[in-house]
Amino acid sequence: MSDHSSFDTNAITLTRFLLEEGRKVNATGELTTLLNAMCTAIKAISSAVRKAGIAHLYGIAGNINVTGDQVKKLDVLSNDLVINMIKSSFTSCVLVSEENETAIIVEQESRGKYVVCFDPLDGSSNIDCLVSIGTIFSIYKKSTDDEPSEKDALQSGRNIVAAGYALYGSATMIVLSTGQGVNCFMMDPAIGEFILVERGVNIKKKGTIYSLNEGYAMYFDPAVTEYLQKKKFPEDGSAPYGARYVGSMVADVHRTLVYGGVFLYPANVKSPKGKLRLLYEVNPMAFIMEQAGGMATTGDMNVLDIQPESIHQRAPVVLGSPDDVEEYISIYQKHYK
Ligand code: P6P
Repeated sequence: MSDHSSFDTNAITLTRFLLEEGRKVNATGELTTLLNAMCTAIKAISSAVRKAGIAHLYGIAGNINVTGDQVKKLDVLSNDLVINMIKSSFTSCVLVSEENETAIIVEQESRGKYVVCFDPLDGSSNIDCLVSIGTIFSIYKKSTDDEPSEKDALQSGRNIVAAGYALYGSATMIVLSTGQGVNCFMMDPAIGEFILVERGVNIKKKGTIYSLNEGYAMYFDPAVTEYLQKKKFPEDGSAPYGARYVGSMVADVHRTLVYGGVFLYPANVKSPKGKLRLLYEVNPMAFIMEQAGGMATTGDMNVLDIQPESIHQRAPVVLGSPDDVEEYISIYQKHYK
């Protein structure tokens, strides 16, 4: 008889957590079904990311695996997994993926009431050097009775029903909010389940780390330059901030959530709207930050208040600890209001 003493029989799996949360609000169970489908896709992506080197799944196009099969690149495989799992959950009608130019309209017989926007494998340019990457998603309810279309995805972040990310790092973690705070679930590979490890995450009011790509310093607008100067040479005699930048949004945002501080991908001369995509990168992370007591701004306005006009539009973002983001806003508005 093998020893089962290592498994905590009281462990709260993601599925159990969703069922309990759903019962509290007499939910239909459809959102739980959708989130479980996303969780299954994330488990499969995690498995593929972890074995990429051995199975030649690195980002090398046209590779073949040990059995001679044509191997999909990890980001294509991840996209197919998310699309197939969501479609077969019968919960959604419109999908927007970073990998697909147009919205995916679910076949009539498989439709549900949700709209899902996702980046199946964010940071995939880091795959070949084994830097942490992630999956990001946000979920809305279809808001009209019209025939499903791309327009159903053009909702402000205020309408988000649930959002989260998976981080494929030293461990695989799902960070999720359904609007009642932020909860973290760590993957236990021994049983292939996500276990609740942190309930009701709150970000520090003020941090000691700033995170952005300073390689663009010559293109920064003056407000960003002034803000960074204050982080590096504090005028109040406090210690300068540390600098951390992975270049993988999920890794940089997760560190900001856990340690506090500020992550910036602002507009610059080269990218007047910044680089990050509103629907499936900026909005879900902004929702998580606000649910954790943090903030997310463009400098002009709260990210979640932006009314999207196209599914792949970009948005500048500064997010993290409220005091750090407020300081950025005051400097930005001194320059531009
Ligand atoms: P840069 C990864 O390619 C990504 O989309 C985000 O994950 C990351 O935050 C950003 O781009 C990094 O961009 O311009 O600093 O290389």
